[in-house]
Amino acid sequence: MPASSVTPLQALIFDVDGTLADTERDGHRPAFNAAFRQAGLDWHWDEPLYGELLAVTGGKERIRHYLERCHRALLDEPGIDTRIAALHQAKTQAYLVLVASGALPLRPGVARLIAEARAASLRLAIATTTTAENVAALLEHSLAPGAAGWFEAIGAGDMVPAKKPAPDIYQWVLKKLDLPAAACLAFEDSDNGLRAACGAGLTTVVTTNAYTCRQTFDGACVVLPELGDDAATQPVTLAQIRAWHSAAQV
Ligand code: XBP
Ligand code: MG
Repeated sequence: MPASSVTPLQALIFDVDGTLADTERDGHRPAFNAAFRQAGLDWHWDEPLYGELLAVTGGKERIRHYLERCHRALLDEPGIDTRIAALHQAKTQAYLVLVASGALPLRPGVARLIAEARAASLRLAIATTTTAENVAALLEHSLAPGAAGWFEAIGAGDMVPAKKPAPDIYQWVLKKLDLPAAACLAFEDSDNGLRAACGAGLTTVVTTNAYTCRQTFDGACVVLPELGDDAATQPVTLAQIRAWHSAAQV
């Protein structure tokens, strides 16, 4: 494809959990367990079980999935949806306390790449399944005070009817940016997230983590263990991101 017909890169769209920060094992998981204890429930999601439950995105949906697996009779009780929503709200409050404590730092290279993108006047966005308040807290406490303002579009949680792997949240972000998918590049960590981004037509870079490293990532433009900080052997630079973005259009 001649260089003149390549759509220039204008925006980076970041997933949150597992991509910006490794939030699942030591963040969301203990927050769910704290909410269960607070409600007087003997439910406990250990690391292996949580890894299985992560197949379902969305905290409320994940609780329901757990009930289908382990406490099916509860699903027939009147008011179960309200009970799940209340558990999830308590979980979110517990998660926000963890984020505010600084317990969930950004993954290597994320702050560096975001700074490079800002310096190059690239537009930034978020496309996540978690709640908007969780995103705001993570950006504030783990990236920088006021950092939420760096992101023109923050697509989160229940803003769309279908969560990842559906493409809805990425389509919402593209509409908000008023950009075609070809002008953007997405960062994800999981197979569900990759399917969502690819479903919206986005070139996608995957950085895996302990929960996702054994998943398959067909359609990713590249799969990496991390973006890498300055000390890394080959940190992923904005120049490299641009090269992957152009090559993906050929
Ligand atoms: C990962 C998810 C979220 C979190 C829990 O989101 O699937 O549901 O596990 O957060 P991402 P909530 O798209 O950022 O990878 O309990 O707020 O849903
Ligand atoms: Mg993720």
